[in-house]
Amino acid sequence: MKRITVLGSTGSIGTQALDCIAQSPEEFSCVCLCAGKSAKALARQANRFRPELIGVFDPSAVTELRELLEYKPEIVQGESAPEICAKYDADIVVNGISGMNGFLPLIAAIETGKTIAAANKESIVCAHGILDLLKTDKANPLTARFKSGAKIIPVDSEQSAIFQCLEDRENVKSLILTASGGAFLHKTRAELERVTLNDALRHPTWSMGKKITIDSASLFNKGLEIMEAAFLFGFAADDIEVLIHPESIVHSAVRFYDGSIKAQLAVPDMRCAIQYAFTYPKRLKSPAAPLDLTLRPLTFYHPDREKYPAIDLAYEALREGNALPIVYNAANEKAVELFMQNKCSFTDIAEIVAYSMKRADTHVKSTSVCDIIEIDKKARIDAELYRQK
Ligand code: MN3
Repeated sequence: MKRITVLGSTGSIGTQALDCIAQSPEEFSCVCLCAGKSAKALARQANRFRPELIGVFDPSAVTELRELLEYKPEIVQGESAPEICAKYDADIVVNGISGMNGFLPLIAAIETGKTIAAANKESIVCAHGILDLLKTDKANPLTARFKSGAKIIPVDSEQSAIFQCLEDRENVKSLILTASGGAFLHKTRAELERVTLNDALRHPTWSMGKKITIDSASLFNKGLEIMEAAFLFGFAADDIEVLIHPESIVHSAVRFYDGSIKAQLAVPDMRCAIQYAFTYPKRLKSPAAPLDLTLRPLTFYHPDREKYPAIDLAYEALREGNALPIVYNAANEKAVELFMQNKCSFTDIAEIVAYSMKRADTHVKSTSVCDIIEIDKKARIDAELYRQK
C-alpha cells in the first residue's frame, strides 16, 4: 500500500489525483490532504478519504472545516502548512499547488526523501540550480535520485510522455513537446490585443485551473515546459522542439539519432499521467477512457513565434540559465495576476516578462532557497514597474 499526500487537493490536479486513489483502494491510501481555503470541498474530501493530517493554507477556513469534519484528524494551518504536509510520513507527494507556492513544498519533499508526483512546473523551473546540486547522477537525469532518496516523476502530461518514451536515453537526440495551442490558436496577433479574461479561460481540450489556462493561451505554459523538460531530462535548448498539436492526443515525443520518433498517445485526461506517477514502473487500469485512434486525424505544425513571444523568451532564459528561468516564471505569474485583475492586456503579459528579464541581474546565483526567493521577489517588483512606465 502506497501512502500518498496530495498538496493542492481541491484544485484540478488534486481532485484527479484523488480519483486515481479511489480507483485502486487496495494500492493507494491518502494520508494527508492540503488545500488553500476551500473548507467545504476539503471537508468533503477528508470525510471520504480519512487522511491522518490536513493542511490549510488560509487559517480563516479552519473553523468551518472543523465543523464539517466527521472525524478528528490532525490539522496544520498557515503559510507553512504545505511544507509541513510535504514532509509528513508518506511514500508519494503530489505537488498540485499552482505557481511559485509549490516551490518550498517541493524542496521539503526532496529533503525528506519522497517520490514527488510533480505537477507544479513553476517549482521545477525555479529550483533548477538546487536540483542539479542534489542529484546523485547528473549524467543520467532520468533515473537520477536525490541524495535523500527522493525522486521526481513528472505529472505534467508532456513531461510524463517524455518520461514514458525515454527508456534509451543515450539514443535520444532531441525532445518534441506538443502544445494544444490554447484558446487563441485561430486568432491573429492583432486580435490578441483585444481579448478578455473570459476569452483566455476557454481552453479547447483541457480543463484546468485559471493560471495554467491563461498560460496555455499565451504559450507561457509551453515556455515553462521547455525549461522543465531541460531541467528534468538534461537536454539543451537546441534539442527541444515545440509543435502545435490541437487534438492533444500525442502528449509529447522523443526523436532518436536515426531520425525515428517515439511518442506517447492518450486521451487528454490528466489522470493517465497522475496514475502513472503513482504506479511507475507498473501500469494499472486507469479512470481515464481508452484512446480510440480512429476518432479523428492528428495534425501538427510549428508555432507562430511572433504571435507567441513566450517561446523565444523561454529559450533565451534557458540558454542564459541561472536567474533568468526564475525571472521568466515570476514575471509571468505577476503579469497573469495583473491580467486577471484587468490591470494589463493579454499581449502585455509577454511585454512584462521581456521587460523583467532585461532588468534582471543574470549573474546572481540561484543555488539556494534564499537566492531563488530573492530573485523571484525582485522580478515581481520589476513586473509591477512595467505598468508605471
Ligand atoms: Mn502540460
